[in-house]
Amino acid sequence: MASDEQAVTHGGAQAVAAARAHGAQTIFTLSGGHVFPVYDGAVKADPPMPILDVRHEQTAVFAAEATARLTRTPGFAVLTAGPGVTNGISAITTAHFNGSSVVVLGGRAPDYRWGAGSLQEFDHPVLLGPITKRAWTEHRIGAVGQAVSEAFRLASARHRGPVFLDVSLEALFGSPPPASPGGPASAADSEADALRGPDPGSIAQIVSLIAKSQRPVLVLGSDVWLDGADEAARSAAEELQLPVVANGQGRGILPAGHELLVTRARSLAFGQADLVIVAGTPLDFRLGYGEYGGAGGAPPADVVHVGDAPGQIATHRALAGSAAGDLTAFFTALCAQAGQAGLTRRWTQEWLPSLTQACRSAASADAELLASDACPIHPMRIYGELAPLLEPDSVVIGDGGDFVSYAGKYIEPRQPGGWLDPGPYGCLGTGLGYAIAARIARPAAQVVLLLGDGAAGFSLMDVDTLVRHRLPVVMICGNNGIWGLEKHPMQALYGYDVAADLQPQCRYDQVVAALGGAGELVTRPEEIGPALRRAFSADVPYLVNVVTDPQVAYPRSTTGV
Ligand SMILES: Cc1ncc(C[n+]2csc(CCOP(=O)(O)OP(=O)(O)O)c2C)c(N)n1
Ligand SMILES: [Mg+2]
Repeated sequence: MASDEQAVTHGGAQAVAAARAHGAQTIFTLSGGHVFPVYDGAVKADPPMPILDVRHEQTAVFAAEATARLTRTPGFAVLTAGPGVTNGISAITTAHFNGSSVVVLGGRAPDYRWGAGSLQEFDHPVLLGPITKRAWTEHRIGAVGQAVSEAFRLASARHRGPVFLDVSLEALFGSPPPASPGGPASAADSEADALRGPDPGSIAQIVSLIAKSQRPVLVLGSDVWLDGADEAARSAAEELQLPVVANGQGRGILPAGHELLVTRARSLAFGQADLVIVAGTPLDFRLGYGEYGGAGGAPPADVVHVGDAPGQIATHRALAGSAAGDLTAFFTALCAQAGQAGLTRRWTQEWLPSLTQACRSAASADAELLASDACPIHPMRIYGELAPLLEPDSVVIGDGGDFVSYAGKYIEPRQPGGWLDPGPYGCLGTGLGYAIAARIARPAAQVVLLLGDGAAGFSLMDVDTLVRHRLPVVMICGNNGIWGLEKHPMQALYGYDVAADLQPQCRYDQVVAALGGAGELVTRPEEIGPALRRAFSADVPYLVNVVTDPQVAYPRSTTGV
């Protein structure tokens, strides 16, 4: 801001200053008069804070959420009053399930007329309370900076999650009298939280369980990455020689090909383990609700649950051990205490090699379908073509049903922080928001968005946002012409299906081209590789629309219900 201009002090300027103090770098938004002061504050800040305007509020919040998940600093979305806020709700719920630190600032109808029915007058916090760490309204002129600062502090404190704050029109547009306080609180007050480590006694108990185990497994989930414990977790796994199954954003902590990574043998590992230590993820449907062991007459496994906060520890099943707190401190202390205990690591003799061998067998069993010449195209062939083109720092995003389940199985990240799926809430439509955020967070990396044709319909209009903001990403649409993950199960249950068909061979690539990007239709397997290479060298958003075989259903053992 030029020095001869009067500094803006309205609520919007206070909000931007507070967000910046907590590490926010971009405002994700869609315009609405109730939040104009935030834009004014961003434009007039020194330096200005970039405003990334999208075509649907869910994209704004998904982008903020992905920012948090990729950069491990909080994401910031600004939504206008009423429908702006309610359009963001599925994305806020996704952030809640993923433990993503996101601050959503909402506009709000004026207080002076509240109850008289002014435009978009709606009491948002009532709706948002259950899906946020806190949802409240700031009514006071001059207090917006402190309120936004508190929202960021809460969102970034363990266990992380979304925080919602709406600000009445008067408070957002109003400036405090010159002498009054009202600047943002410092970001340092979240430091105390960062120091909280788990109780040493609980770690001693876990070490004793490991000491008597013959067949242990360590599961690394998203919070290990989000809590910045990826290196400590890797060191602990290597030090103790524990076989590792990776889940969500825990993928990549042990890079593809690591000798301890046994994700491909997870059925065997979970079925025959005598001890499963699950760190940084809930014991939900993705992890068999925490029921392990028992295969082939083996006794049920002992289960240990480790979370970044006490509220994360499972209560739906008996646990042999648990620990809660700073996950880096947990893994560091686990190593130290295990070292003192002098573990024998008996499992390295037979258990670990048997899992490694099972992974190798699974990989060679896949080789045929990854190179399939079938026409219509088998979806696995797409991954057979894509995997060798991916660079170590690529960000791969999945938004879809069966098409993305294949990706989860066959695309193994080489670094942590390179994989984004919607997480346990399973919300379709994350794709474009996540891709926008990934392109901004990792300007030099490949960003690949895998879209089911059904999923594409939720957010494809936001290719316009990619084009306007010059954010090239590669999109690959697995176009089977159906809601595959629903059609096949409905067939299996009822012997028929309804409401499960889409247009065959719909030209989503032409939609992208019409919006200013580019793309092409691929119907033959040998065309996939060259099309992907063209996509990676394009300097605009590019969609490779691959027509796949609707008869192929992902071989899943559970629907998650
Ligand atoms: C917002 C939302 N609506 C509906 C669903 C239910 N659902 C889960 S997977 C799926 C099908 C996805 O189809 P597509 O993206 O084409 O992928 P495919 O399974 O065909 O590969 C649907 C409708 C959901 N998860 N999220
Ligand atoms: Mg489909």
